[in-house]
Amino acid sequence: MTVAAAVDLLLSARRPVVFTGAGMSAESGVPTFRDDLTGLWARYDAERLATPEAFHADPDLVWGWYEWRRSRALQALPNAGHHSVAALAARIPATTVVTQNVDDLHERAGSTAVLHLHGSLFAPRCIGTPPHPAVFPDADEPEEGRRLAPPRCVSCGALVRPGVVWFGEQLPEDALSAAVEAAANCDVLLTVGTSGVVYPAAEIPRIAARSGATVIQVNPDPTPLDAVSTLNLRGTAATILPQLVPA
Ligand code: BV8
Repeated sequence: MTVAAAVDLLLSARRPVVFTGAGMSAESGVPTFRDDLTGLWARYDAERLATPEAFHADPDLVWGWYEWRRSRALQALPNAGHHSVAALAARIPATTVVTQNVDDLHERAGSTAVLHLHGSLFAPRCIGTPPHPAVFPDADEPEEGRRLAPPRCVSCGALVRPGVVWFGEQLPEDALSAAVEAAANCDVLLTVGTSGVVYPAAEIPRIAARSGATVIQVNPDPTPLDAVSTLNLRGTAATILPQLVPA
């Protein structure tokens, strides 16, 4: 009943928003943010590594972590859930995809104009001012990861950093305001694979709910977003989403 109701609501939406978190990429083999870290980083907490302080304290450790994550993202493939998200936008062009993820799996499944609230593993930038894109050779990381000195910017010589939003850093204004605008004006918001605890991104489903939109959640576990979800589909992205939107 719930899945059938979700199909009707989603496929009849005029301006749907899809809001995704790390669970969206779990079935592609990309560990979620709350999964225990492995290899060289097993004794670290992701939330403490994903900070400017950690990078400045030990650039080689943090850059090595992101290069390892980037190489794992490059080896991953979009899963059936990513393809269903792209299929939804093909059916309803007014669909907006907002992600907290820093991989490029939505894009590789065919989604376009994805709003990355927390940046991307594929947009490294110089820490010099003004910030500017940096280019550097692809690293082929060992399975357990390694410490790796960040490259230096070729134009100013400053350290290159991952192009992600660290804890304590502001989200990109353009992506955040576009996501807030889409959430405030959508009629259905589908939230997939997020624990809904990292702000201000976690406000997005709540803005949609407050604006009167129908919120559909896909997650194998309960989350704080249960409280604002009209429909709760207990299951994984790659099994539930193809039932909602066949790719
Ligand atoms: C900021 C990039 C302020 C890096 C990430 C209130 C308001 C504003 C800020 C705060 C606030 N309260 C606290 C804060 C501070 C902080 C914050 O929110 N802390 C939390 C921990 C309480 N927020 C910030 O610091 C933000 N910045 O507010 O700046 C400011 C203001 C002015 C001036 C200067 C500064 C920045 C936050 C961004 C941090 N960067 N990522 C990187 O990736 O390394 S966040 C990180 O967590 C990832 O992006 C991840 O996506 C995100 C959220 O996690 P989820 O995506 O939800 O993933 P998670 O693992 O938690 O959950 C996975 C879910 O999937 C689970 O529910 C699981 O059940 C489910 N699942 C598992 N398998 C599957 C599945 N679902 C479906 N299918 C499956 N197969």
